[in-house]
Amino acid sequence: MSLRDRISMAGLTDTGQVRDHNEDCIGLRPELGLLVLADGMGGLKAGEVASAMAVEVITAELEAELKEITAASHDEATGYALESLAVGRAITKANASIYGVAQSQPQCAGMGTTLVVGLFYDNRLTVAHVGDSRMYRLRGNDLEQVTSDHSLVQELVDRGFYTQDEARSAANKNIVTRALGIGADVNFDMQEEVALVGDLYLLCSDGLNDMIDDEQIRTILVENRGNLETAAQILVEAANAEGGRDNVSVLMARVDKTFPVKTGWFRRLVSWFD
Ligand SMILES: [Mn+2]
Repeated sequence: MSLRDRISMAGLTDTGQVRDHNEDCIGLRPELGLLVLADGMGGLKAGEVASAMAVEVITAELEAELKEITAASHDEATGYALESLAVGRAITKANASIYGVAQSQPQCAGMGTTLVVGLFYDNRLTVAHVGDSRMYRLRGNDLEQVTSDHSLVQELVDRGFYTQDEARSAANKNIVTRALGIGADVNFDMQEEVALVGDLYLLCSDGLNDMIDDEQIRTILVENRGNLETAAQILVEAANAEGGRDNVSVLMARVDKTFPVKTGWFRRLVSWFD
């Protein structure tokens, strides 16, 4: 019994109805319990470079680092699980890689990307994000937004200038206040959540939640929670039906069984990689 048998995953990315190329990038690694989604920005095709680098660097780093974690443990100084610290290091490394290329390749100057990462381990998950790509959680029939956008419009909501409903129609809603790869340092948010059997997690780029609202997302997830591939397709089709003005990407994970470290899957995972 591996993690792959306990958590189902699916993902889909689409160019949408208006753009001529896809600057989003998704990565899913069921055997690692890992989902990564990035929405790139930059001139010409630089956005694609930034989002692809984010997914590649973070996946490779975590594949290497998770092998070294052989028991549930946490960092005494910060209280974070070792897995969270590994996610943080992977993000820092991806930031440095993207920023390095942006500094040295003129055609990539100024490129950057949003990021949202979900890593499942020991009946928990670590969520980290930069920018306005989101994670939602469907628990029972309730949908909750797990991440809070790093965007100008979210700042205005936080300060009381806009309600959430007004924010959806704001003209400046796509201005992000943080991104990966645009500076020597990156400021990401990270949180650890308890994962329950039946939970359905959705990671998405703004091309989804700008086109359809949270109630539409909730309805699609509730109706299709048994088939993640179908759910992904219906979400993307719904965004395209509303205009598909941006690239649209979705990644999903459904917790089918508990996944505590002590059942042994983790040891076998580690030995399988060695
Ligand atoms: Mn986008």
